[in-house]
Amino acid sequence: MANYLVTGGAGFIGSNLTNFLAKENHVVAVDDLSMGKMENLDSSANIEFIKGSITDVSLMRNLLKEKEFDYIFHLAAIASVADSVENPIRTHQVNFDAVFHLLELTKKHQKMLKRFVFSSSAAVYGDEKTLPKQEESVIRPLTPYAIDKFAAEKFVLMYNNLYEVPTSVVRFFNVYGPKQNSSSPYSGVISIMMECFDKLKGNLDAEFTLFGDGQQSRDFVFVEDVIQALLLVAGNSATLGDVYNLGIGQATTLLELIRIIENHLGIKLPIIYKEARFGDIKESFADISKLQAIGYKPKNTVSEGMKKYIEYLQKEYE
Ligand code: UD2
Repeated sequence: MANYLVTGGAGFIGSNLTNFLAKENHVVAVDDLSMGKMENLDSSANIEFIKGSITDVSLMRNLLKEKEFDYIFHLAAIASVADSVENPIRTHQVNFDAVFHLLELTKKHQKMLKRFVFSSSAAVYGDEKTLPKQEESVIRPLTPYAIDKFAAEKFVLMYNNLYEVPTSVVRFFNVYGPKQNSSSPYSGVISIMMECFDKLKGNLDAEFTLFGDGQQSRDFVFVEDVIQALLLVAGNSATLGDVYNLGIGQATTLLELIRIIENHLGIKLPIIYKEARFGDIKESFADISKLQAIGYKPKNTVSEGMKKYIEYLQKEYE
């Protein structure tokens, strides 16, 4: 049994990771439940849940002083780009300052740590046009969210290079799957669509607002593949001090995505077209060859991942 710390452990990706790890390991999940939910976590004796914010330095100090972790996955963040634009100082405290503190605490107290994995975002590439995005592509962060992620990445890697804290960074592309919160207009587009389909199945009225012409594309990656990649990165000595794109390496347009889901469900999605969102990126997909070189094979095409996600939602509502 290894000891894991997952910050943001009750959130979308964090809870999927925590539940998976807890089958064979002990996991401390820290979450302030601002976006995450207790119900996301399995009831398992291997999960120790701590309700608290990563910005609470004394909470995090006590935790890192008292316990010895083999792995730390730092997933806690204010994930909404729009929130970061509205409230840059508050989001900076969570998305940057708290990471910095956690690195210092890790350096001081976690002498047995095998890996600290930081979750960054494809947002760091901004609107730079080169495709696919390579880890060495031009970085053009355009929002407080993206700047904080990039700055935090740099500190995370610097702690490996200068202080021998074993760290790695992954840049998530568009992750989807069970437990994704759909409550905000800035939630992932797939979770918003699924909520519409759910209403339609219940014979309620629902319309999906499509911003733009639907030809914008994204690299949609199923959360199971994200878990696979996180564990690969954490367990491989070649990934120390390095950064990895995490997608499936394929672009899917929104219209293609809608067609895939309509085919699985046999329901047509009513669409209202609106102006593209300000700053929306037209195309994005990842070059994943670096991750593939350490053994990553995304197991789910968008169609396969959507099929699993739909099956999960159907069971939930039964
Ligand atoms: C993703 C990340 C964001 C940031 C950004 C960097 C998610 C949820 N968001 O934003 O945090 O890292 O990448 O580039 O992973 N859309 C609609 N209708 C809706 C919602 C969305 O048409 O109700 C469109 C939206 O305008 C965009 C596409 O769907 O063109 C994908 O939107 P998204 O918010 O899921 O993801 P993205 O790539 O804009």
